[in-house]
Amino acid sequence: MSMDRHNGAEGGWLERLVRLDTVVSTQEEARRLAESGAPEGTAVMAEEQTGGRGRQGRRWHSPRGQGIWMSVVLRPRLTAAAAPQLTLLAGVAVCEALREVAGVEAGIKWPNDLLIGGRKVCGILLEAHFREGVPDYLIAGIGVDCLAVEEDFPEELRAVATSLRIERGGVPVDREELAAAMLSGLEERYRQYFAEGFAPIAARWEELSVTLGRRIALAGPKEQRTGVAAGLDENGGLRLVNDAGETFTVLSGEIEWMN
Ligand code: BTX
Repeated sequence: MSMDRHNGAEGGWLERLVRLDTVVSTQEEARRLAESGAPEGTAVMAEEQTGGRGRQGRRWHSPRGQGIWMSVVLRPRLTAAAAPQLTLLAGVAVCEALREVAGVEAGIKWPNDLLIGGRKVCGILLEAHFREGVPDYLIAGIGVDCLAVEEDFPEELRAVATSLRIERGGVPVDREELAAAMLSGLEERYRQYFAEGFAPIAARWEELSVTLGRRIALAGPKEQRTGVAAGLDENGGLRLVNDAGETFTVLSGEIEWMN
């Protein structure tokens, strides 16, 4: 991937990358920048987060110097219904960067996890900020475990998380190179999305997916639904086929493997 492709006269996203040391969450730092008018593509990266967060109030373990903890300001003109597509877009761009720069077999678990050998190496969090009912800006948060060894993860994460270093047999990855490739890749896919629509992103997502073809369970408020993951619909929802052969779509939520 060309790293300087978008560093032309108008300035690429990489040129505007803001580096910080310790923050509570880069999501908050990016939000502050967005509120004060920062242009699309403004990204913030921190060495350490003391209050890194995942979805639904979960915590994201973000120790000093071990990962890429980054948030990017996006200002797309989109309906709220299309916003999940951007989560999938970010997954594609980051998955490609991990494969290219770190040489790992990363795959995407719908909607927002990047896994290697079934363990999470990256989490993606998209937060939309609304003004008068329409999305004003979005903050795409990306956390990649780069340099941790097994003992660096807290006990409860050891079985479910991994790092690029662990997956590369102890060989560290260059965080600078990876962060640059992630941001350039995101910018490239984002431009493609507005030029060509969601279809090419969805096709690439399906290629990189570790979800398709698997029988999965969805925990709903009342019942658990199960089905085999068949593909994405045009909004970025996951199409599942149940035992009766009926297709249904899920737009958000947690999925569990059944096989
Ligand atoms: P998630 O809610 O899908 O995943 C959170 C879950 O992932 C946790 O409950 C835990 O089981 C597991 N987990 C926590 N920390 C790690 C880790 N370092 N590696 C692997 N697994 C972990 C995923 O949410 C979205 C995470 C986004 C993180 C970025 S970092 C930059 C930005 N700032 C910020 O506060 N969040 C985002």
